[in-house]
Amino acid sequence: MCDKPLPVVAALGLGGNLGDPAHAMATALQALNRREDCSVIAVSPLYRTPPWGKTDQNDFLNACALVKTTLDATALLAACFQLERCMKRERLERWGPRTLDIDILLYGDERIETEELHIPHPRMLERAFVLKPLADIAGDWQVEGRSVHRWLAQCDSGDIRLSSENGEQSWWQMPSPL
Ligand code: PH2
Ligand code: MG
Ligand code: MG
Repeated sequence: MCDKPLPVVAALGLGGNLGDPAHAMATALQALNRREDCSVIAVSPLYRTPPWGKTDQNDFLNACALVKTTLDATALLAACFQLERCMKRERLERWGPRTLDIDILLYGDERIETEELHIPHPRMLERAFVLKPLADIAGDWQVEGRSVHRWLAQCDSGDIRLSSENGEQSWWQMPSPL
């Protein structure tokens, strides 16, 4: 008998609008990828997106990533929170400015409702800043009965732009001083 958990593919949404969010996201993805229990299998381009929810703040940079992991959803969330803390994330205001936010959008095809976890992420299907990058790496993933591509086609994504910080090399694998 072998009770090693089977790996699951999780979709993560990353964002930030304080300090150097591209660097914070790249550092976090590299750190996740270095773990034995996580491998980053796809990363979207970076997008510059207008603030959603609380509009009197700077534009965000957003991206999505697919991570193959043997962590359960609770342990993956703890890993994401730890990375946010490393990037000096302070939880001051709902939807307010932040150095780094990492949300679990999807965890395989599981539906999870606990005090701390709501998967699929309850607001992902109305947020173009999530759907646009997610469609780049998981457009055919079925969520609530429709593909990510179809959800994206139904929301207004006209004001989302590719960020100039994508560079030639994959942006998240840029050498980091840390
Ligand atoms: N995150 C929020 C609130 N508003 N707006 C954009 N454009 N991008 C975000 O990542 C974002 C937001 C709360 O997590
Ligand atoms: Mg968020
Ligand atoms: Mg969050």
